[in-house]
Parts: sequence; structure tokens; C-alpha cells
Amino acid sequence: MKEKIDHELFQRYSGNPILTVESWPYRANSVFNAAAVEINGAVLLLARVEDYRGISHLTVARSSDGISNWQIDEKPTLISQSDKHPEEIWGIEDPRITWIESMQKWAVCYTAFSEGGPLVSLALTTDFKSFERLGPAMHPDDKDAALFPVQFNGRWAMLHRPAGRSPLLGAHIWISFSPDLKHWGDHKEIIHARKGAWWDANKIGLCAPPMETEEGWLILYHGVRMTASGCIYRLGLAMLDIDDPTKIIRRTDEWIFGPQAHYEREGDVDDVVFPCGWFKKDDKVYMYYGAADSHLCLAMADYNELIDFIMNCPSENAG
Ligand code: BMA
Repeated sequence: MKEKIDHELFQRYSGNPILTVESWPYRANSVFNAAAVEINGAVLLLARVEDYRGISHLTVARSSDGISNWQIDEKPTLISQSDKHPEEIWGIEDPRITWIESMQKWAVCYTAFSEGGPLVSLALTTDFKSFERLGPAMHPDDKDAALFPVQFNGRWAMLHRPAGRSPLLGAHIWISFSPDLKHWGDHKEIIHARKGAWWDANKIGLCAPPMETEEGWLILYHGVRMTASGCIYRLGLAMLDIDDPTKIIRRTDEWIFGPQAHYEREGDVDDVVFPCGWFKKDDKVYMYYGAADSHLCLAMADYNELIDFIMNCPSENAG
């Protein structure tokens, strides 16, 4: 059954899914949850690929229009190195990429699946061929992380989602700061999962990295609704203060995007939309998302509509 949504801010690309295992150059179970960046007008995706053991790695796919003619690396681009990095023993997942202008490097935050649970790891690259691993930034359980592209009062900032052992306490979005991308502190919870019947009750997490706008840092996050037949992953927006990203200015009440199309409703995990990358190109925002933990899709929104929409959302009760 189709949900009726008032504000269809993001329009699905008619040729979805844009990438599947059928288009992959080597054998894989699923291709989903890709980071996405624009480099000199072309699009680079760093896709999560799950193999037939159930272990994930990351592989680059490039396209000049971000839609078609994908050039996919012939073999995994970034694969777990559990001999040197034991925290990657069960694979690496769900990357988010931030361009750090002052370093002239891309920072990749990804989930390393350790024996102690998922944690946040960080790597730097200039070419998406070789990667300098900085190791774990957050201990388990923690995931859904991305860096801000700039420093705040001389410190880097990362959004992430620690999860306690008790689901009753919920899982919320936190911010942490670091002088060197290695040592993290001043942890603060900034976006609280709502409670009760809300679409984003109990468990939320960052999706794509924060997007710098004239109104503040635009945040895309997912809310996980638990139902008798499983979880539903839907998306909402928030706006953070440009100078002090610990301050939340706006937050959507309603979800803005949720599983509707058959490729989002059915797959390895039903009813999941999970974007790990977005960027602004001309007046459009391109959002790349994993659908049903099985394939990769694209949806586009008008940038100004998105900003108008979030700036007309409530400011109180935002957290
Ligand atoms: C989350 C992450 C995502 C996944 C989603 C739905 O916890 O593990 O990688 O897409 O669950 O299964």
C-alpha cells in the first residue's frame, strides 16, 4: 500500500534502481548505502557491497552524469584489514565522505564491524585508490557518523550515533570534537529520538554528511519505526546553527521520504531507505540511497524548496 505524503520534496529517479548486483563487475549479494560526492562535475559513489559470506566492503563507482554509464572498480576498493585493524573483522559498512579543503583530502567515516559491535572508523584519501586509516574514532556501539568540513574554534566536529545496550534508552545523534581527528571528546547529544508513536521514536541516526547552507548546517537523518512486522526506515531533516552546530534550529515533524516503491519495500531488509550521500548541483540536491539493503537509488529535490521547507518547520521542541 502507498503512503500519502503531503510534501514529496524528493522525486525518485524514474530509472531506479541505478545500480544493482546485476551491474556489478564481480559476484556480490547486494550493493547499497553508498557515500556520494561530486568531483569536477562527475559523481563518485563509494558503495557498500555485501559478499556471500555476509561481510561488507566498499567499492567505487563513477559516472559523468551521476545517473548512468557507471565505471565500477573491478575489485573491492576498500576492504577490511583485520590483521592490522581487528575492529574490521566482520567488514566495513555505510561510508560518509567529507571534503576537507584545508587538508586537500577526503575524510571517509565508516562503520567497522568489530567483535565488540559496530564502531566508527576514519580514513583519509586523495584519490580513492589508497587510504590512510586513522583507526577507530568511537568505540562500540556507534555508527552513522560524518565529519563537518570545517573546524569550530580550532577543533574538528563529528556527528555520530552511539547506542546503549538497552533499547529502552533510545539511540540519539551526538556531536564530538577533536583537535587532530584522533582524540575525540566534549561529547554532546544534540538530536533526540522522539518517543511513543512518532516515526522517529527511540532510534535515529545521521544519513548523509551535514550540508552547508546559508541558513545553517542541513542535516538528513533516519528514524526507525518498530512495527509488528519489522522496522521502517524513514527520513527527516534538521537545521543546525552554522557557527555552533550543537544548536538545533529546526526539525521536521513529519518524515519527508519513506519506503514506497517496490524496490524500497522489498529486499534483503524490507522497508528501508538509507542515504549515505547527497550534494547540491545547480539548483538540485541529489540524494543517493540504499533501498531495502539490496540496491542503490537516486532521488532529487529542489534546493530552495528544501531550505524553505525546513525553515518553516518548528524551532521549539526541535530536540
Ligand atoms: C542499519 C544499518 C544500515 C542498514 C539498516 C537497515 O542499522 O546497519 O546499514 O541499511 O540498518 O537494515
